[in-house]
Amino acid sequence: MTSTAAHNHEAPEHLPPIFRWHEMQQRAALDPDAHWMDLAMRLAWFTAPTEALNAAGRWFDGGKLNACYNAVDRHLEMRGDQLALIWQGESPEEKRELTYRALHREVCRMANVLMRFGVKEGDRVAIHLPAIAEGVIAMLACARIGAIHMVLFGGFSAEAIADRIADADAKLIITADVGRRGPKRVPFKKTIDAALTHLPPDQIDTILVMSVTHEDVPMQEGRDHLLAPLISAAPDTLPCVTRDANDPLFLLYTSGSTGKPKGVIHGTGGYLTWASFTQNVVFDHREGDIFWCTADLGWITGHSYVAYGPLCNGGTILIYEGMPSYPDPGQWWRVIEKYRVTSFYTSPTVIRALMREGDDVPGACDLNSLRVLGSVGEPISREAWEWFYRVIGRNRCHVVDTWWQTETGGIMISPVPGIVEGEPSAATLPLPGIDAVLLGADGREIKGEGEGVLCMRRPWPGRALSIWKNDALFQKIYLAPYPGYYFTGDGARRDGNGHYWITGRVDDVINVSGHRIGSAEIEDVLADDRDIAECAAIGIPHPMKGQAVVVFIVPRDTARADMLPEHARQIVSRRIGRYAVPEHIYVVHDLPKTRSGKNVRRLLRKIASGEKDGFGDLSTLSDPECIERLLEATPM
Ligand code: 6R9
Repeated sequence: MTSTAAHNHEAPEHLPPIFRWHEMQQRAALDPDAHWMDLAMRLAWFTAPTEALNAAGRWFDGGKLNACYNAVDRHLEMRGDQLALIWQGESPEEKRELTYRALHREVCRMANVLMRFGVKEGDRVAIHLPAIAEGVIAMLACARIGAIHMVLFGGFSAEAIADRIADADAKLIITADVGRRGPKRVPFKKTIDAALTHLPPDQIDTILVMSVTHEDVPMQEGRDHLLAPLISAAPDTLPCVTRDANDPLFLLYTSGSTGKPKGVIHGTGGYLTWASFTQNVVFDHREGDIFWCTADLGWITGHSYVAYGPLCNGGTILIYEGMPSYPDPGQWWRVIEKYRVTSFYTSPTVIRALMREGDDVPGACDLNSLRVLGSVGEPISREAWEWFYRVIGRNRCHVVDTWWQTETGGIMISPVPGIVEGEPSAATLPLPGIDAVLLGADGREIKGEGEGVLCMRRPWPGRALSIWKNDALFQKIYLAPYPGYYFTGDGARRDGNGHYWITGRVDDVINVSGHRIGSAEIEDVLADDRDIAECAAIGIPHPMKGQAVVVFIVPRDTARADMLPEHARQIVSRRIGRYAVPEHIYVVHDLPKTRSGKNVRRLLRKIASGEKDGFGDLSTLSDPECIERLLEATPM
């Protein structure tokens, strides 16, 4: 099969002249500032910026705007009665449809509630909700009043939530009573209550609780309030505050190769420019599109492509609360059929899981409304790409494998429908203005074909502003490793056509089902335990999850070794979250170390992958015999 044979290669004519691609690319190369200013003019500014990137490294400085105004208010005149948001629950009757006018009212009400509880411009508001409309409404309400939202993924443990709330110094939390995950119930409010036991008593003043299942949950007088009655009683208008282009819009915590998760700060003008531009071009956004991005709002994909990107472009977003294969594997395909979804953006993990159910399941649904299929979060295999293209796209949809990161704000390297066609497993080309390079081991740029570390030379507007309360760390992680470049942490290969193929992380970040987990994050929580003398966490390939976490533990007391794997699982689940629990735990005598005492992860990865030999030069190990002992301790 040639993957692109059936594509319509005509350039999308409906796009305004700014999208004449090659012109845009030329302009981006010759006069980047003018290119960035063109893109910024997509937004509605209260005061337009006069320059793109200034000498202080600030984007669109002097520009004034409001993100909620761009996502909602600006559409009221032209498309007030158009659907902005469709929410669908597991059973077909559970649904909610909000026009732009209705969304505006709901956002104003929520913003009024937040103000009533004393939330001011610049305050941090934590949002911990299931996939319900209130998630997006809460984000936009914060943006409206200039509060900085920090959305916490539903899978985080109480301790992980506490760490993030403490770091961001949030005072108010928006949560739900109970969430639903297929047949399971997820105790949102209880998890928040448990998180609070790890925080100083005066940390959180207010918890607003959305009733989802209407189960009884403990409510503390004076601090906890049911949200729905407050919203109904609140006024449905409220002006937007004016924010500077570089004022923070949100914090989002993400894992890196070292230490605790970091609060990545995204600004307002640059971030929104990038989210809106990339959603428009990568998904070939058109009037009437129904855009379904399946990401949790707690990840960057949820921010840029559930909420800000498509709403800034006046699209209709679909939020579905439920798992792909529950109550049966046809559930998501029926959602696409029911709402005539045009653009479907999901992860390789979901694609692999649904692919396993066979072709008949999607085959029974009318998926003809689909036009663009997107993949994000982890490498997609050729097999999964081709299945997506053939069985879901019926050989007639564009497949866009989009590479980007929390820190980049939006898509960086991706096919563009009608302009740059996708090919299985290739992220293809950087978007106009994105100056991707590959660096070799010597730190020099690799020209033409080759493989190296993926870096960005010139800045772009979507790049994170910094790390919350720790700009030095931002400089250290992203800018110091290769002076003059932004370091992505990923490796890539460039082929003869200049197309990029992402090869995976080059640092110690493990990607489980598209969730970033730092090895150090796992090692730190385990090393705190008195039964564990030493440990190392690594990622190995996994057929369904992409990667799986494997942990090697050296016990302090060998007599207690038998209980250690279960004990370690519980620690990771309690301190980070269920999603990070290791797939395999090996209790071993010692770990392979260099003479300077560093764990040699390369060897651990090989051993955990079942390799028995081919370990290469072991002379740098402080004790080469260690490998034999490890092989004995890890029977596979
Ligand atoms: C958007 C998002 C970022 C890391 C990134 C890379 C991996 C993302 C990918 C991909 C191969 C793709 N990644 N997209 N790898 N192909 N299309 O996922 O952000 O959660 O910060 O993860 O995910 O390793 O560095 P984030």
